[in-house]
Amino acid sequence: MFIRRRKGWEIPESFVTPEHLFFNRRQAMAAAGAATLLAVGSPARGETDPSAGLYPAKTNPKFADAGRPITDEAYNTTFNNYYEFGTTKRISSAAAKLPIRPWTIAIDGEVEKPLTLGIDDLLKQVSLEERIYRHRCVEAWSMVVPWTGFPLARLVEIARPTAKAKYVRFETFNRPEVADGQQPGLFGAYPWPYVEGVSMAEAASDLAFLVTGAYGKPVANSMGAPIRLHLPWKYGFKSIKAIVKVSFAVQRPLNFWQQLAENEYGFWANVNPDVPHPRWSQAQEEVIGTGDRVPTKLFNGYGDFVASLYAGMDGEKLYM
Ligand SMILES: Nc1nc2c(c(=O)[nH]1)N[C@H]1C(S)=C(S)[C@@H](COP(=O)(O)O)O[C@H]1N2
Ligand SMILES: [Mo]
Repeated sequence: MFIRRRKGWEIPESFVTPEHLFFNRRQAMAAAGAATLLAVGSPARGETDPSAGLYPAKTNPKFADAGRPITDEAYNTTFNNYYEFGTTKRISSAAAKLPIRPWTIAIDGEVEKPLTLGIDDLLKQVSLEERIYRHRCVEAWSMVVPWTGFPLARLVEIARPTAKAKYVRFETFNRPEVADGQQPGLFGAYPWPYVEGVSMAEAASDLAFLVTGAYGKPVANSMGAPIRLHLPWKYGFKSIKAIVKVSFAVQRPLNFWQQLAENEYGFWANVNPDVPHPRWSQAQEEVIGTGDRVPTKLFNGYGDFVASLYAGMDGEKLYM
């Protein structure tokens, strides 16, 4: 008898309790009434991307070497987690249909004055740099990417939060007419939009990076165009794609995966090989494109930059 063995990372993150799914399915059914089917816009990629001339950007020498070879671009742009477009890793052609211009980012919450920024106006206010970072998915695979972008701290500066702000909350688009995964019931029911968050201290960290490019050009739709986060010391689900809203909050936001399975995914989600996921070990990772399995490091090897952020937080679930 033939038994297909799944690799560790093939265990879908969506394998959560039926209760959660049932609850969210009902919510989704209610939302279905409001959904309108529209024609899909033409993809604004490649030569037509108005930001194409900004790339490649200079590499920041601090992050010029990730200690491992860069993962092939062709592999990375076609092996993705992007549940808005489906639950498999093969969503790149579906994601290519997401129109990425015009694109605005709303900034609200605890700020001096709420504002809306067009992506190309935002790009004029920042200076782009390249950083080569390791990325560790909670599913126990990893990759190395030459990202282009600017520090999250720069966006915080532009947003001018008040002293009351304790967290930054990010939201992805919610467009079921373009993203099949957001259509109620097609791939299961999820609490759209995708939400993530960091503390203000984490947002100020040297490592926290807003990504607009990769591999020396505008970032591919499948990897989160036109703007996504990258937090290399945390599990990959924290690195939210296609951001349309940044809110400064007093309350800690509940992220997408927490809403689905709070017993499996937390807010902090710092990488730690000694704290297993409830359903699999986090001790090792498969480096995609190589077939190698290597030991996972605390904070994904970025402890020098971020360990001090968590001093005295022993009561918190820092590693799930
Ligand atoms: N909006 C959104 N952002 C997301 C996800 C998602 O499903 N939707 N998946 C996350 C997960 S689990 C990972 S591992 C990374 C994958 O990034 P990549 O496709 O560039 O490898 O994106 C993260 N950001
Ligand atoms: Mo992930």
